[in-house]
Amino acid sequence: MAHIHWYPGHIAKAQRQLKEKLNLVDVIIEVIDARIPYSSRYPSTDKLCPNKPRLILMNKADLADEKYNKIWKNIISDITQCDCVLTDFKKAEDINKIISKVIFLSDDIMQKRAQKGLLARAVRTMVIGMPNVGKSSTINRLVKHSKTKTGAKAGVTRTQQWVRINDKIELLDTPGIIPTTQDDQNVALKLAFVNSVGENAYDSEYVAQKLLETLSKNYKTELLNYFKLSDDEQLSLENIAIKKCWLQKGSNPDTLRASEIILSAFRDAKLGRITLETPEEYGFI
Ligand SMILES: Nc1nc2c(ncn2[C@@H]2O[C@H](COP(=O)(O)OP(=O)(O)OP(=O)(O)O)[C@@H](O)[C@H]2O)c(=O)[nH]1
Ligand SMILES: [Mg+2]
Repeated sequence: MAHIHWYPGHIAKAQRQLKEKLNLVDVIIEVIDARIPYSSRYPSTDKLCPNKPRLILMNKADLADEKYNKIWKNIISDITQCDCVLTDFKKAEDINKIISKVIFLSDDIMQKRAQKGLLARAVRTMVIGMPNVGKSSTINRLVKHSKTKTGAKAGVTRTQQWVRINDKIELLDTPGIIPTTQDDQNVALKLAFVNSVGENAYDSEYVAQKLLETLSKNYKTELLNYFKLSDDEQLSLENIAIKKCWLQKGSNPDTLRASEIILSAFRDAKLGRITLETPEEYGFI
C-alpha cells in the first residue's frame, strides 16, 4: 500500500502547465535539494523538454553534508549531462555564477537564431523544481539583481511577467512546479523528509519513523547526541518519547509529538548538515 498519496488529476494538470511554460524559454534552471539530490531531480525532463539546455542548481547546499556535496554535484552532472552548481540562498556570489552559466548555455540557440536572420533578443529562462526546494528564493535573488519588469509577451498569460535580470537575460517571475508522482514510494518518502510533500498526503509518524531508520545508517551519533541518548538506546518513536518524557494521558508515549520534533530537527538542520542519500546506495561509487 502506498503511504504517501497525491491526486492524479493534479499531476496531469501540473504537467500540462509546466509544459506550456517550458515552451516559452531557451534555458531551464532546475532547482534540486542537495540533501536528496537523486530523488529531487525531475525524472522525466526528456519527455517534457527535450533538448532544452538546463542548468541544475543543487540548492540548500548549506544544509547538506559537505562530504557529499561535490561528489553528488559531479554525479548529477554526469547522469543528466547538464551543468550543475551548488547553491545556498546566503551566498551572493551564486547569482553571478547562475547568470554566466545561463548565458553560456544559450549560446547555441542564440547563434542559430542569428543564422536564421532572427532579431537578437535576451535569453529567456525560468526556474523549475519540486515543491519547497528553493525556487522562489532563487527567483527573488535573481530579480533583486535588477528590478525592471518587462511586461507581458505575446503568447504569455497576463499573470506571468518577464523580469529583465540584465541586458542579456529575462526570467519568468513564476516558477514551474514539477509534478510528483507516487510511483516510487522510496522517492516519495525522501521528498516527505525534506518537506516537499503536503503534510496531509502522509502520516507523520510513519514518515518520522522512516526518517529515524534512514538517519540511523549514517548519522546515528548525531541523533543520539541530539536526544541525549546512550549508544545502546533504541531509536524508535516510542523509545524517544519515553526517554524524553513526552507522554499522553495514561502515560502512553506521545509518538506524534516525537515525530514532529524529529522531522523539524532534521528540516531545521538541528542535527547538523545531513545528506539523506549516498552515491553508494545508487551504485555510483
Ligand atoms: N538553508 C537554506 N534554506 C533555503 C535555501 N533556499 C531556500 N530555503 C528555504 O526553504 C524554504 C522554501 O524555499 P522557497 O524558495 O519558498 O521554495 P519553493 O521551491 O519556492 O517552494 P514552493 O513554492 O512551496 O514550491 C524557505 O523556508 C526558504 O527560506 C537554501 O539555500 N538554504
Ligand atoms: Mg515558491
